[in-house]
Amino acid sequence: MIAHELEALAESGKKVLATNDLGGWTKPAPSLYPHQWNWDSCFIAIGLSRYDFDRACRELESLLRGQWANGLVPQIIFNPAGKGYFPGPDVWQSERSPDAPRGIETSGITQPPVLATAALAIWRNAPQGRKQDALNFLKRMYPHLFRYHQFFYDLRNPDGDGLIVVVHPWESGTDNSPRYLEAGNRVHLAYTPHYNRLDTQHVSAANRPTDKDYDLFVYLLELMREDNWDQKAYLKHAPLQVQDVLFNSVLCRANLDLAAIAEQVGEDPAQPRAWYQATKSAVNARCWDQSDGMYFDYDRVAGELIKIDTVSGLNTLYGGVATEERARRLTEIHLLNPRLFWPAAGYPVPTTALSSSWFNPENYWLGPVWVGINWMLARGLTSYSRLDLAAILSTRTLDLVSRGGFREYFNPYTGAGYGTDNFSWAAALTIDLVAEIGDSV
Ligand code: 2M8
Repeated sequence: MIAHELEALAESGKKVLATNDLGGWTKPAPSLYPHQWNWDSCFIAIGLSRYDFDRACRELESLLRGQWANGLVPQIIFNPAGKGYFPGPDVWQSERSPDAPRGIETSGITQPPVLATAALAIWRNAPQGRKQDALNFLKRMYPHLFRYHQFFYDLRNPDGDGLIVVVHPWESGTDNSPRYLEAGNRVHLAYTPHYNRLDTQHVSAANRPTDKDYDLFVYLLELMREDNWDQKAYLKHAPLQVQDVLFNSVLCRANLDLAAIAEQVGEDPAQPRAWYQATKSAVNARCWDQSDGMYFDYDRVAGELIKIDTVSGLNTLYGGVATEERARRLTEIHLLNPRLFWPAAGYPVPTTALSSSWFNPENYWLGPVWVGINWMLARGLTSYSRLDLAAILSTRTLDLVSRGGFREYFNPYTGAGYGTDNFSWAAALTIDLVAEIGDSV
């Protein structure tokens, strides 16, 4: 695409964000997702930081309205006016926990912690005249970010080695990824939950998780709710515990960014650095499979790796987790392989390897390409000095959006878009990718 086409694409992205803007925060999509989501708001803030410093700050400050006393930043902050989403606040009942914020309803789990990374991006992208305001913003954010990370190391670190555990597929952000369906298959549902899902009233059921998947999601929600969202009590018997490579990689990246923030605001970066080192070492020790040359999630309940080839293993590059040698194997043997992650005709990068028996090009996290995942991988490739591949991946991602629109996910063979349209993070990260291309010329 030439410069004026890229600019036009970024301008359309800004329109999407304006449409989904509800004042101090942005919903992920016009009707499918009417509340505030954790990592969506972080991606949105990264996009906003390229053209509206104040609004970007507000996006993250709004997210922190929902922070719990134990440090958890929730997956969802409910919008009292938001209709048409299941499960709503009446199902989550966050008020059962003494840690939940009062006067605001949230879910009881978190999401991949992109927050510190987004805060740092706002500071980096602040216009020259706003650098002092940006520093003040970081100072306000720092204690909250620190408490959020502390939450993981205190309450989600069951083996004490820094390998953080995810207890619900919705917490992973990659809900029906085969990693979670496989771990979910081992969960015995003591009963079949009763509920009415609403997502399929907005988008085609063929592109969404199955009813069986939803049974698992709702069952696990109800099980944790029984413990009144008490993290320690729940972990003692949680039937799904995944030491998720993508989640831990996102946390590693965020720890590095938290350390960079600490340096700016005059705090000691030693703790975030130590967290980064611990998690990185633990992922390398527990999740690497030498014969496959791939990182896999560890199912802590089954006591084994979930050996399914997904893009999550590749995003150890984003987290600065992979060693140089392992990064080379990931890139040469997996990423660039046309039978796995780089279709000969079509669009990189499918979220599940093309050759996997789980792969489905049209269904949610079972295979389609997601802008947020590509954005992370492009950043990871850059940090491992593969600027060539990062540039190609970014360009292909922008091509996809330019042809298919700001869709939630895309078919890796045809580029057809699925799920919601006017998807905020696709718009926000398009803006960021376009700005990055502008920065590099
Ligand atoms: C999707 O997940 C929500 C539950 O959190 C859902 O399907 O109802 C996921 O893609 C997740 O990563 C994303 O944050 C959320 C909102 O865009 O939608």
